[in-house]
Formats: sequence, structure tokens, C-alpha cells
Amino acid sequence: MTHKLPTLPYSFDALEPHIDAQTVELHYTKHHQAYVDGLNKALEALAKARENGDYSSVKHLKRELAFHGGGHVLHTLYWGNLCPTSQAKGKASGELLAQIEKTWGSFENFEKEFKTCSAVVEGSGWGVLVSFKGNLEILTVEKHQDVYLIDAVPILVCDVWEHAYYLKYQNKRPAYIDGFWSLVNWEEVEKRYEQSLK
Ligand code: MN3
Repeated sequence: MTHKLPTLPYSFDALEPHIDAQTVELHYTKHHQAYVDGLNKALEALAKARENGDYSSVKHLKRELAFHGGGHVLHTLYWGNLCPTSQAKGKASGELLAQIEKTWGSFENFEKEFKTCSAVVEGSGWGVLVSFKGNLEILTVEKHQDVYLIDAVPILVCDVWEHAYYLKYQNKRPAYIDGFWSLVNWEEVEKRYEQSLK
């Protein structure tokens, strides 16, 4: 099976002014594409290793698989987690909101922790809201090729690699996170939360 770049669910400029069109275009067509290509290359090399019974480079190949595969999955979630500025509703609802309020006391407390977790990621990484058997937790993911909580389902991810914001925000990562926050597609996050309960 060959992996493909998924269709972007909106135009490059749909996230303006929070995330600029040039950043979205580069991020999607160059960075995300590179993860897809790297994943396909790793899978091909692994298939060859199995054919030849030669596992001498298996450590490297598994890291390549985890890095590019993780990158592809996270970016697919990231694009789906966002929606055009005109459609963003700003807040979760339903079962997800009830669970957020149960865990954090209020949506505002949750927002504060998610933004802080995303801002403090050292170097490149992600802020990730996960559902762990229905319980919510926020993870700071510094290297996405490492697994942080096995069996946790990611339901909202914020890309804080510099390529996600540097053109517009330079070193002001918290300002980008505020922009990201106002674009969250809460219906999609709610859907993923409900699926995690099944
Ligand atoms: Mn990225």
C-alpha cells in the first residue's frame, strides 16, 4: 500500500489571518508531502529487507517508519482539526465539553493548559489532546517518533514546529497558538472523542 497526501479540506488562504496562505501551502505541499514520501520509502526498504532476510539496518528503518509515519498521521489530524476562520465556533460542546469541564473545572482552564503545553514544547513538536479510555489528557510531544502514552487516541493536535508559524509569527509561538486556537474545528474533535469511547 502506497500512502498519499490527503486532500486539504479547504483552500490555502482559508485560515487567514490566523495562519497565512503561504505557510499553509508550504506546510502542506512540502513538509507533509515529505513525510508521506519518507513513509513510503521506509515501507519499501522494510519490504526489501524482509525479502532478503537482511535486518542489518532495521533499527534505522524502524526509526524512519516511526518518524515519517507519525508525521503523516499527525499532519492529517492537524489539517482536519482546523476549519476556515468563518466556520470556527470557538468552543467544544456535547459530551466532549462535559468531560473537559469534569477534568479541568472549566473550558477556560483547559484552554490555558493546552496552550501552555504547546508553548513549552522544547524545539520541534506538538501539543496533543488525547483520550485515554475516555479520560482526557494533554501531552507535550517533543519527538513524535517516540511513543508517549500507548493506547491513547489523539483527538486534537497543535503543530509547533517552526515551519508551522515562522513566516508570519517568527519566534512568537504563543501568538501562533492563539491563532490556531481560534480555528479549531470542534465538531471534528468531538467526533474523534466519541469514537474513542467505542
Ligand atoms: Mn508540520
